[in-house]
Amino acid sequence: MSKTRIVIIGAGAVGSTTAYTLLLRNRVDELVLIDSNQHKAAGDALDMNHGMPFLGGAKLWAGTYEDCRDADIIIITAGAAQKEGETRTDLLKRNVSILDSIITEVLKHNSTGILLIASNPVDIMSYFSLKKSGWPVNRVIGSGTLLDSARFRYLIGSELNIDPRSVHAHIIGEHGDSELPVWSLANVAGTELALSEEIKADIYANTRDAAYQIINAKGATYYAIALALDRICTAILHDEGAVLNVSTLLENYHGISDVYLGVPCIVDRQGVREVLQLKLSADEQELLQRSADKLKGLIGSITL
Ligand code: 6V0
Repeated sequence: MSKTRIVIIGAGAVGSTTAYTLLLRNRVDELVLIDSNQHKAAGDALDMNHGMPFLGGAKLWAGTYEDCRDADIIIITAGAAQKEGETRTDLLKRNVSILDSIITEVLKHNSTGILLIASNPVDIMSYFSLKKSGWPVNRVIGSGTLLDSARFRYLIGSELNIDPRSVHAHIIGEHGDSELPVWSLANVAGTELALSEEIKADIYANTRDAAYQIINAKGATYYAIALALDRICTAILHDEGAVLNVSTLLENYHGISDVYLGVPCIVDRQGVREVLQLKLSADEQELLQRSADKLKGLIGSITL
């Protein structure tokens, strides 16, 4: 059987935590860290390799773009992190030029893998990656609102004292300030959530602003996003057909086209196999349209 390989480009807080998560969960045979700061990637590889006697036998090294050759998944977590008080969209121009140079290098060595983008603003970075790579849409995936939906489910579960895994609820749209909660479909085992409008508003605000709260407290967010990236990789490598709120190119989704947004997608070995059209209320449709308009405006402001 051929070995599975994941390359992580950007061994910062998110990249190294993702590598550690994949190792702990024994997801992959080979894991490669690439960073423009080679010392950082080498140090992380050494640190994690010292844990190998306690792990599942994967090979991990700090590599170069040539290691992308046999990669099943290339995760991009490189870039400037959001600073305190900075919106994700403020990061845009800084991160697009970093991404441009990274994809140029990846394309020299790989044409069949799956690009999984986490760098912010993730929906625009994913759209840019699609255009730059020329790869089919199913193989260019953004982490989207998978993390936001996890935060949402956690907060609803905490309020109801129910395991978040049993809460079915979606955040869709931009991974950012214009994301929206799909309250009309949120449920526990098909039953309506016993939450007041005031509590719902709090839950949404705490979901939307979670990154700001965490960055304010400790400078960066990385544990939950690492688990979200691990979840996407597992759905791909195990050909699961899992429904995950990743970012993908929308085509006539409630009338929205040509923009990447987080919506429920079926994810398997092909990447995004299918986009699921949620039945949205009129208010939710309007909010999704606003989220799309915001991102299109930003895309229009940069040269692709
Ligand atoms: P970090 O800790 O500053 O790490 C970024 C890493 O990228 C550093 O190690 C840099 O050396 C490296 N880097 C910069 N330029 C290049 C380059 N050209 N080639 C290779 N490596 C490079 O940031 P952190 O890990 O906290 O965040 C990384 C990105 O993830 C940021 O854009 C965040 O905003 C984003 N996040 C996305 C989330 C999501 O849900 N999608 C969640 C959290 C963070």
